[in-house]
Amino acid sequence: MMELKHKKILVVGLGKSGLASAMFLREQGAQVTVSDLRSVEALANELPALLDVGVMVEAGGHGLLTFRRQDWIVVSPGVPLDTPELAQARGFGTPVIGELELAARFLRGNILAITGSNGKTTTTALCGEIFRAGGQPTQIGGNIGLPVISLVPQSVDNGWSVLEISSFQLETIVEFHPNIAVMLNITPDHLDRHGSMKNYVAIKERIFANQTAKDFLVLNAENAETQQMAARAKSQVFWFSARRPVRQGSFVYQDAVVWRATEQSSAEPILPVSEIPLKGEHNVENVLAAVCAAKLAGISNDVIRKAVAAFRAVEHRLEFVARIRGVEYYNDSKATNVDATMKAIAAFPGGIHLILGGKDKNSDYTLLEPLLRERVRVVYTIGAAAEKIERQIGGAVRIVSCQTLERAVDQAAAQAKSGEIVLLAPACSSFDQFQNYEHRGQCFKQYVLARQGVEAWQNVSA
Ligand code: UMA
Repeated sequence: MMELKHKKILVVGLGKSGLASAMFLREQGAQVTVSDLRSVEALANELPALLDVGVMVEAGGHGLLTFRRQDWIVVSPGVPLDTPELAQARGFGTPVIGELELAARFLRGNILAITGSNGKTTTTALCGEIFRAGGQPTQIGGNIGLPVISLVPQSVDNGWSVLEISSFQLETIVEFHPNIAVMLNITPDHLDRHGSMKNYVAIKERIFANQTAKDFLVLNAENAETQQMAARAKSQVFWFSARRPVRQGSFVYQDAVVWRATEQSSAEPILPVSEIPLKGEHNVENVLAAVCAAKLAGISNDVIRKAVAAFRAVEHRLEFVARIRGVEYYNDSKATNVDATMKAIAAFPGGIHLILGGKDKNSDYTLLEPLLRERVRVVYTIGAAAEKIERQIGGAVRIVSCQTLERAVDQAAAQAKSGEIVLLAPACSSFDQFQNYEHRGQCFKQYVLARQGVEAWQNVSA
């Protein structure tokens, strides 16, 4: 455990992670400074609580001097690591860690850590439900929205922390060591920050870098990148597959999710695929990964079956919003990369009106073309990436430039016919026009529900 009392610690970034880290460090007796690019006015909600407990705050930018003579620097996940200030600190030999690493040094009990390019939040939430149903003290946190450091006070030796882990968080780990690590899939994402696919994969692999032969690693048997990882793991590898039997792990066999504990054992049925209450093959994979993790933690088949069947889609992941004049509206605001958008499109047979765009992450939208031709009637573009998207997919599908989400909802509502789908699955992050993907999803739902009101009124007056 780190000794924090009287240590000088700088927290960089004052979002959810930075705020929780600063408060924790202060409670442990550290001398804490927080530095953020945002202005004092923009930080008005966060500042009073910090100043009241004696945390110093630098707002409106990062000063080189602030980064000098610190015992530790704790960075928030969204802060890039290649800034001059952090380079200077490293030059002085100051250790730079992330909020996850800080938390890992104080967290008690077992850790189930889930990463991958897509499906992390659903799988984390589902694992949390299954583990709770299994009677184990369970907390959920990480990239899903609750900083891991907030879980520390309630963590217990015989409990589980079920954590959604992003590549941004893995970049700054040192000792973080999950008992069970799940690697759902790897497809291009965050290339604007990580530079290359090779680097992105290497960062994702850090989730199992500190594991030993006592730990477990759950890998997707159908994903080109995750297939390669077993050779580099020191932990016991289990697999999941929605397509074929695996040596040990979970798979679909005769329309049921089954579990095989070892190569020698026979497969045990867990639940029929028809009982999975989520749309799309990608969600079958998420359930398989969760079943694998739950079995490795010793949870019974019956508990797993009931918890999966009772699970409901997480907000902003293929979330059903409304049915208006026979048109169904789905919010998949969390589809922040091309692969997630492909999975969202594939969950519907056709007749899709798709809203695409936002902040580009150096993505290749041409990968969408086959599915757009097959299933999408019209694409409505929004945000900063609109022009690039239109250039790349223009030949495949009809496009309506809308700029804003509100206009896109109006245009899609005007063009969609009964039996068709309006889908927000934008393949981009949200930061050009929204605070985050949750804000974008909430705005989408608000615009859709406002239309419901308008159309109900039109029906009455017609
Ligand atoms: N900031 C600086 N300097 C910089 C960059 C940012 O001061 O150079 C400041 C910003 O002004 C802002 C703060 O840092 O005040 C934001 O910090 P942050 O971006 O780390 O955001 P948090 O609110 O701390 O949320 C983070 C995760 N955000 C990111 O990884 C970008 C949240 O994941 C996570 O839920 C939360 O911690 C709790 O663990 C969100 C996310 O978008 C959902 N994740 C990415 C994804 O899923 O694709 C990885």
